[in-house]
Amino acid sequence: AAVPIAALPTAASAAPAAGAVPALGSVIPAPVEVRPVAGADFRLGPLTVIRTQPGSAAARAVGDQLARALRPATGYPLPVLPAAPRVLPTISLLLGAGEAQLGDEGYRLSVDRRSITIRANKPAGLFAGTQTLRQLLPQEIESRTPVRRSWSVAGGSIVDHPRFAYRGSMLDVARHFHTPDEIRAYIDEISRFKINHLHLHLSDDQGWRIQIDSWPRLTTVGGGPGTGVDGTGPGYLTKADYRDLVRYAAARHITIVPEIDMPGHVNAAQVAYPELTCDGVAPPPRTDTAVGYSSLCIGSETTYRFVEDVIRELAALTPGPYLHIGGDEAHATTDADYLTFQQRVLPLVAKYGKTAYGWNEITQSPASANAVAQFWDTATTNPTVVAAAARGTKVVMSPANKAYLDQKYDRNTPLGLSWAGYIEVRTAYDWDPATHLTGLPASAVLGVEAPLWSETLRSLDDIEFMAFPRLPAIAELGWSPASTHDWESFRARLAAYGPRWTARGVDFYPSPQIDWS
Ligand code: TNX
Repeated sequence: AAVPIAALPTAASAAPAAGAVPALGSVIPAPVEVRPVAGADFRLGPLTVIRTQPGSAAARAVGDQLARALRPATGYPLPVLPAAPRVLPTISLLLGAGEAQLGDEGYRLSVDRRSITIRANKPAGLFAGTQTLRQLLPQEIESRTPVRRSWSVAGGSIVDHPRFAYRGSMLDVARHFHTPDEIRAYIDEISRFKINHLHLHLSDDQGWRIQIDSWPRLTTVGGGPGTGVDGTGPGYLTKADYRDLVRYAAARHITIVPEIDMPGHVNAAQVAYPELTCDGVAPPPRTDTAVGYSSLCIGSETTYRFVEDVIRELAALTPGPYLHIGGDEAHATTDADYLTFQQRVLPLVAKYGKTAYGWNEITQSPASANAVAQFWDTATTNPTVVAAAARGTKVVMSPANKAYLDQKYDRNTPLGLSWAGYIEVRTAYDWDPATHLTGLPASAVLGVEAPLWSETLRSLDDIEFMAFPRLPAIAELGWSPASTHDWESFRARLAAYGPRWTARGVDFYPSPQIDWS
């Protein structure tokens, strides 16, 4: 449960930084351009109003969210209005910035003594700007009960826009199911760092977690009691749950990317439907963590009826452009069968209006030219991926030894795996998505994603412990220009961020690499 910062025993004696007004630019991810102006601090007070672009329901929604975020700690009413009397201190959220460099997600934030103005071309940019503003307020702003103090924001201006279009995190709800409430809590946390995609790994050998009407046993059996690693992760999302999550994420300018993993990682589906095996015999349910042993039956038409039904129903649930079809670790599928499968299945995704997305093995198929490949290898060379990029495939970078949130921080980490190595915060931070893979042109890199596999994770606390503080490192690689990349700067900003997680009850890993304030 969250503890108001004021009630924490360490708060009074904490480092001098505690309670201070953050410097303009003390933000994760680092903004593109920061220009402080001395003597121009804005003071949020009981009369402050939030004014949003007249006529824009989306801008209004961002303003309402900002007000809801700032009311509990300040105790101020913070009304959200289409216009504001000039005499009142005002936070304005305005569309029509007319600056091409800001793109769809960028913003300009200006702070002076009388007002804070966030301008953007699109509501997504206003949302991003408000996430910056929240970090510029003193850390006590995270308290869920009123705190008596002054609420100042450092004066000056910020111009900010993302380096990469795709900035994602993946949550594995197959190995252990995580409830809609837990997924929403995770969305709340990642949206703070301007993550704009949440990839849900919805099926695997140990469980199937999304309702498919035409194959109901997928969830009644595949998501039923005893599923998940050690049999301790039952549950599934109904279509209503899923639509709610899509809406919840969209309100935070996050697009959900659904994944059904195939042709491998399908044991749970085959337990529910033995006709998906070549011999028609149901395999035993699996609750161990082995990979690479199951495969759909590539020569069977039943397989493609199943795959098309699933893709059709999933596409209908998905307003976003991407549909992830897995494709990793298909060690029980022959190479020839793998190509046959992808040749049929990659075009099926396009048939239902979506861009196919898959783990980097899909680049073995020429049909991947219009697809997005998620690079998860630990090597920094991969000729197959580079050749696919030359044919048009875009790449999301998730190198397992850098971006995998399920890998242990060090040998003492109680959760997680370590097959890709230990990943301390600095390891997660110190690499460049544009140059990491030898021979891959930067123009082929769509962005970055930090996957969180859940073999060892059961609770929201477990998720938080592995994701934070590495997720912000990956978020910064995805958003901030390479010119801002600086470990000392990042670790200082992270140190200052820690009390915000503490106040929200987020169970982050207190890495010894960071001088937590
Ligand atoms: C490999 S990386 C997998 C997953 C496991 C993960 C554990 C990838 C595409 N597949 O099936 O959960 O390692 O770290």
